[in-house]
Amino acid sequence: PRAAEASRHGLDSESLQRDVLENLVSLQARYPAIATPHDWYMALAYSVRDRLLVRWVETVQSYAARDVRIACYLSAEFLIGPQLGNNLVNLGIEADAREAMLALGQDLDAVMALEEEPGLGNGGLGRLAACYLDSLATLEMPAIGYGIRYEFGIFRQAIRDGWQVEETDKWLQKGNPWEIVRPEVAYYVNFGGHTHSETDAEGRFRVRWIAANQVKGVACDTPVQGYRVETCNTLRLWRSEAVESFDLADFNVGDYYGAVEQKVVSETLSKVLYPNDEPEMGKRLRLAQQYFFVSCSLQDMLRLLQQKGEPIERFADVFVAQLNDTHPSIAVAELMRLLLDECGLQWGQAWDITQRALAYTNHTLLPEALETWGLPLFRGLLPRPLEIIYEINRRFLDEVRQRHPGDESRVSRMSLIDESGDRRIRMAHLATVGSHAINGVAALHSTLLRETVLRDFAELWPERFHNVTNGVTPRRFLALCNPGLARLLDQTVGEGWIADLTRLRGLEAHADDEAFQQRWRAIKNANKEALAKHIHSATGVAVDPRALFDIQVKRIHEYKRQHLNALYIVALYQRLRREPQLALAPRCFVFGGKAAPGYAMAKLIIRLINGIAEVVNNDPAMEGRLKVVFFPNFNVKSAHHIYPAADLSEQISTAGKEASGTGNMKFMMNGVLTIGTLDGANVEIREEAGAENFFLFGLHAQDVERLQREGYRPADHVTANDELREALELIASGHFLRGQSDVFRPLVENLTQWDHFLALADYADYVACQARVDAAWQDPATWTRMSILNTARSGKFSSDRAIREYGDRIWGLAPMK
Ligand code: 26V
Repeated sequence: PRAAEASRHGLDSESLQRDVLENLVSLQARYPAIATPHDWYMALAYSVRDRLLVRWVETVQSYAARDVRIACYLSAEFLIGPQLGNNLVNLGIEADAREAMLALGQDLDAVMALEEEPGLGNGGLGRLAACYLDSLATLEMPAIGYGIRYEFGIFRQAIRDGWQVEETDKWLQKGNPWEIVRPEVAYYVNFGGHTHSETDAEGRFRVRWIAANQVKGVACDTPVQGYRVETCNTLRLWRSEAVESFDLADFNVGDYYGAVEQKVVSETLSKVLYPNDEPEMGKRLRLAQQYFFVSCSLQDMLRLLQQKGEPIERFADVFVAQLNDTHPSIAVAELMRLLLDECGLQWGQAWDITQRALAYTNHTLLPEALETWGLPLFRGLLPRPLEIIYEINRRFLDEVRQRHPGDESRVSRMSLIDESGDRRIRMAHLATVGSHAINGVAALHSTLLRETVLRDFAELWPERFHNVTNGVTPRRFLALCNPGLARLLDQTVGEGWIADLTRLRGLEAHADDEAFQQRWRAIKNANKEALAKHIHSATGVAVDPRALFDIQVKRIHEYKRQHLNALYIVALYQRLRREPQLALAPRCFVFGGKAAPGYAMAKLIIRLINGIAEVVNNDPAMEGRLKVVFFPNFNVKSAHHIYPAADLSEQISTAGKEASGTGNMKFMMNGVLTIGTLDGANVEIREEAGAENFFLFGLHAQDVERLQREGYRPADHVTANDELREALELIASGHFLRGQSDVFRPLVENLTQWDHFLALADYADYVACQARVDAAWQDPATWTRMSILNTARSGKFSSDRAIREYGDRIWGLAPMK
């Protein structure tokens, strides 16, 4: 039996091969001759999972036994992406697995391509949470990710007739081999009803919440393997279920259909991910989801504390919970409720524990994106947490009044309740007041956070405010997705770069080496050829890998200004038509990204890009000069092909609006040059790369603020710039919509009348900057040198650095490595 066990966990290709064959029979009920490609995928995935599980149980045991602080990352989203390839890389067995599958007549890449990705996030925020889990495990820091196991993740984007069409994401249809369901790890969550005060046996005042409804949360775990270490952490996602006793009671009174309906309602809770890039619209189910996963997670932490044999007083010594934006900010009230009502602590002690245990990360300054909940909705769903929020607010505002006597306008600015108009709870204020640390996600963003949205709070508690610039994992976004480059990096600076990205600095010495430059370009070209194939199969458009690949992939949003890019393409198109002799380098513009289903302007921008693509790509005069592609359904899987194949990364948001951006970092690591504004982490990317290796344009955040305060007139820019005016006219004329002139009107009118994100104000400078890009590209030695230096200087943007900073400054938690 020992030998069999050794083989089951063996990392060599022979034992992998044996297990894949065995799993094919025992789990898929198939033999090689009739196995489908998907059967092979499942058999390999289960074999890899076995090898994770040994490390996983060891890790969990060690956290239970040892005196360690555990970081709990609370997030409504974890965009973890496909798991197989990443687990192979982190276990260090990709080559063995390739060999094993080859021996079985299977191609590993083809098998990996079959995996459906769990799209349990909208974009940057959810992907950041996934990168952080990878780094926590790699640095061997005790950590648990807590979130929601959505049955339907982010919708799948199809393009029909140029328009975005949403299709449901059925990622679980063929089963999920990475998940381990734990029916015995389950908690009950209350909703609705009312509260009742009473004096208990010891004469203490207690509040009871008599709920109208209860839902059960069941733990669904996914192992998170660190890179070449023994640590395997846990991502614990909650799935909602009906409470047995509830339907039973109804059944007993004969209401069978009522009981089933109750079950359906309960199970709806974790059904679907909300597209968060859409203004909140009093979505009751969304608030219920947030409370559901936060309550389950905090109850789980209390149970783990008990298992460790620690008293409740030690909660904040054993746990620190990071709130990923305000989505889990109800944790402030829920932890207080559990400590007061369930554990019987006094207010002062409960509040001390809560503040020490919680920390809050802000991810946006956009006023329309700041979460608030109307009081009636909140009271109906969460009557007891609301009472606690009132009490927190009463005590907090007393403190403010004491500090600033007579300053009632400050009191109303800082209140947890917005009293202007219909009364609403400000979730960012709740998260701030309940946390010992508050941070922004890039230097500029943290500064603006202190100066604007949370100004009064930063004045009150300056020591609580931090910056932790975002980072991304080099395992997935370099080692896994760009194997060609990874091999060259191994040979040049040694394999250590994967766990210590600052070692890429060693590339600088080779930046001017002609032979090295040639190898560098060969790798990029191979990646571009591969992307060209994907583009062709996804869109039918043939692109030339020798063209400059100019790429903008991210959610579609006016503040991200895909329309600025589009305006430039239209102008370029007109220029090339007028002057066929223009000595501009051939370019291929690639866009990708989803629009929130209710965001009409974003959907119109997608239609515009597709309209431009149709006209440009079918114009023989543009052959070999200009191509435009909208790559459908941009997600983690397609990102793997896109970042390594890009030449130019578009990071062109209005300064002050993009909190950080993380795609910008993924491009940089892969040797892609940035054209960008001084926004979010672009500022730091430019600092690291060197100003001479970054294409900068546009207004600064202060200019934007001033212009908007003093009255911005977009029409002036139209008058002043013939090329811009003609581009807008061509769009308005319907030229890019088969002559229909009404469809793009709202877009053009919005731009010329309001232009909330100053696209026209930045237009001329953007065009000038693109000319500098063209010139640099025409000199391959210059371009390649810049590309090498960007990769060499991307070390700061590893999520390992970011997680170390959270550990040092916020969690009091050091890597165990
Ligand atoms: C944005 C918007 C835009 C206006 C309409 C309503 C709405 C609702 C939500 C959001 C997103 C807010 C949170 C978020 O996802 N922030 C992103 O977090 C990333 C990770 O820190 C960061 O890189 C992105 O810059 C930031 O937008």
